[in-house]
Amino acid sequence: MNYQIDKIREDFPILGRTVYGKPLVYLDNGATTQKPRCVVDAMTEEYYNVNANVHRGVHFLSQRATDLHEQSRETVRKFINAHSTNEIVFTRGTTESINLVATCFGDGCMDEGDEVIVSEMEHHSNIVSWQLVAQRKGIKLRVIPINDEGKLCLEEYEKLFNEHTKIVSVTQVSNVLGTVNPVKEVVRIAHKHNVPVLVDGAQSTPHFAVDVQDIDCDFFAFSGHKIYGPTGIGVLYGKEKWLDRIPPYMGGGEMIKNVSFEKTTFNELPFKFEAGTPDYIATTGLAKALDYVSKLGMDNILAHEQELTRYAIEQMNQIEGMKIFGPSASERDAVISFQVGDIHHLDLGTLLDRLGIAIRTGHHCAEPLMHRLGIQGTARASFGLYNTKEEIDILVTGIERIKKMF
Ligand code: 7TS
Repeated sequence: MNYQIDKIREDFPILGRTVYGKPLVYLDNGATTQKPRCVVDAMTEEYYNVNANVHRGVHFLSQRATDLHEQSRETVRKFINAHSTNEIVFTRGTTESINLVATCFGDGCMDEGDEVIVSEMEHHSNIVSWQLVAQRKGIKLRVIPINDEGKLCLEEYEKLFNEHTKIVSVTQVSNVLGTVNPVKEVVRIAHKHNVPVLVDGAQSTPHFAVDVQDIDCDFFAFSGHKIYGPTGIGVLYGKEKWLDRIPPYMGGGEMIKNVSFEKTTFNELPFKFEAGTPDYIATTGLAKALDYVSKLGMDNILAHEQELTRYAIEQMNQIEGMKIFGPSASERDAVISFQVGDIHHLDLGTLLDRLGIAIRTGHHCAEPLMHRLGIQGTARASFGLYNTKEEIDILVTGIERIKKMF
C-alpha cells in the first residue's frame, strides 16, 4: 500500500506544533479532525477572489461562487453515491441534519402515539431531537438494546416494530464503542415493515467508504468537520420521495418559489430545505476535504486505521488494569474508550494532556450508553488518517507513567 504517512502529515500544519513543549499527539479525531492545508487554502482563495452571495446575482462573482457551491454538492453526491444532487441538502452538521429530519418528518408524517426506534448507543443528537418531537406531538421513543459486546441486538430490534412505528434512526458507528453497526440489515428489516431509516454517519464517513444506495437508507447525515473539512457545514442526504413528502425546516429566502400573504409555494429540491444564505465558503472546503480523502483512497485510510486500532488495542491491553469497552478489534472502528484501574477518566485526560496527548474524556454525549455500561465516563482515544504507531506508543507510555503516579 502506497500510504506515505510522513508526507500525509505534512499536509496538516497543526500536527507540527508542540503542546507544553511536547510534540502534539492528537487522538481526539472522534470529536473533530485537523484540516489539511488544501482545505484552508481553497476557502481563503474563495474569500479573496470569488466571494459573492450564491443563487441570486447575475454578476460574474455570484455566478462563479454559485458554480463552486453547486460543484461541491456534486462532489458530496459522488462521495456517498447518491442518485441525484436533489438529494443533497447542506446543513450545519450532523446535529442539524438529524434535527431537520426529526422536526420535518415528525411534523409531516407522525401523529400522537406513533413511534421512532433509536438505539441504546446513540449520540444525544439522535435522542434529544426525537424527544423534542415527542414533547410536541406525543410520539414515543423505542430503544434497540445492545449486548455485552456493545453490539445491537437485532432480534430485539425486530420485535420493536408495530403499526405505530414510523421511522428508525440509528448510528452507523458508535462514537464511544467504535461498533460498526450492520446498517444495511437494519434498513432491510425496517423496509420489510415499510418504515424508513435515518443513518447517522458522523463517525463512519471519515473512516470508510459509504454508499447510500447500497445501504438503501432513506436519510443519511454527516458532518464536514469530522472528515477533515471545515466546521459549520454538514450534509443531509434524503431520498427524493421523502424530501418531497416532508415539510420545509426553516422559512426564508432561497427556499421559496413564490411568496404572497395569501399563499407561498416552496422551491424545488434541495433548496426547499436551504433557507437563507448558505455557508458557500464551507461547502468549498468540504468538497476539497472529500477530494483529499478520496485521493488517498477510503480503502487505504480504512486499512491504515484498522492497523492502528489493532496495534493500539494490543499495546493497551498490556497495561495492568486496562479495560477497553466495545467489540473486538476486527469489528470496530478507529475509536477506543477505556478506563485504567480506578484512575478517574478526567485525571487521565488531564495528565495525558500535560504530555502533549489530546484525548477526550467523559460521557461522550452518550449518557444512556454510559448508564447501560454502568459507568460515569471513559477516556477515549480516536484515530485519524494521519496518526501513527509511534503516537500510540507515546500514549501507552504516558498511561504507564500516570499509573505509577497513582
Ligand atoms: N452523531 C454521532 C455518532 C457523533 O459522534 C456526533 C459528534 C454527532 C452525531 C454530532 O455531530 P456534530 O458535528 O453535529 O456535533 N460526536 C462527538 C464526539 O464523539 N466527541 O465530540 C463530538
